[in-house]
Amino acid sequence: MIEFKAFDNGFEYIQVTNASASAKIALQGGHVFHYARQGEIPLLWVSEASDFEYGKAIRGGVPICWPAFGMNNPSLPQHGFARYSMFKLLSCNEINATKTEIILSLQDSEESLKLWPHRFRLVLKITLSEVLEIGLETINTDTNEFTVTQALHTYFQVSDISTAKVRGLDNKPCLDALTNKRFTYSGDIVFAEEVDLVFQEVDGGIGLIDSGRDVKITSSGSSSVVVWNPWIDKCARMSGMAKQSYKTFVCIETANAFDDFKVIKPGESHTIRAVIQ
Ligand code: TA6
Repeated sequence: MIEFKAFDNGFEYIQVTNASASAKIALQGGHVFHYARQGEIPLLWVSEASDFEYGKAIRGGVPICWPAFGMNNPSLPQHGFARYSMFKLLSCNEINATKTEIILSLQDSEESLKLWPHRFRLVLKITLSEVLEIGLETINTDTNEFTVTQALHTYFQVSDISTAKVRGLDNKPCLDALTNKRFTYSGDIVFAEEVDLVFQEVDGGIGLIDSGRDVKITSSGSSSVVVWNPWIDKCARMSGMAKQSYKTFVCIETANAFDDFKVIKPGESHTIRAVIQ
């Protein structure tokens, strides 16, 4: 079942229910803010204090950071403008009883050209089954090449951050965004303080190990991954967060960040994809 809904303030979203899973996708930002397999607790975390208001980013789910990750492009807002932009629904297709596909798009506008002087078209394909699959294609409709950095900035629900582990980044080059230090990471990532790490040359699956549930993330079109938790102090200062929010989520972001930027020539495209199971 596919339903078109809105919060009392008119904030629109699509609700999908099939035999495998349920999901909610906001038109603003093409933002998946709920995904749960039938009979399971949600896989994605969304903040109890999140805004659902046009012009404000949802805190949680899968924000799309585009055409810049972080402050990679100082003339743009942090994480770009796609997450504040209204995507158009291109199609919604119930492939079978257990699989639904939603396709949305975004293209340049008068506002976007003032921020970022390039013509583009984004095609976002979200496939909902036992697996959550998100693919973002950037098509260069301009006459000049342009460079993007980006991320599917996924917030994963965890039962307790202090026992959660992220696996699969052992021996990978990494930048600590808090200290700007580059080093080779070793072992699993555990959480006992603020963590903001950008990994490069990532070519395998990532595992989130949380008591009671392991999650596997694979990707294509991406060789960088960001792992983030704000911990106590930063969480207390952030918009859309409750004081204890940091305890129940970790971000594992499928990205093209820092050295993994993408130059896209006129008429060409690049697709980044995350498969979460
Ligand atoms: O992806 C990690 C990060 O870049 C952190 O540095 C932190 O700022 C986080 O994103 C959230 O950013 P936001 O703009 O959504 O508050």
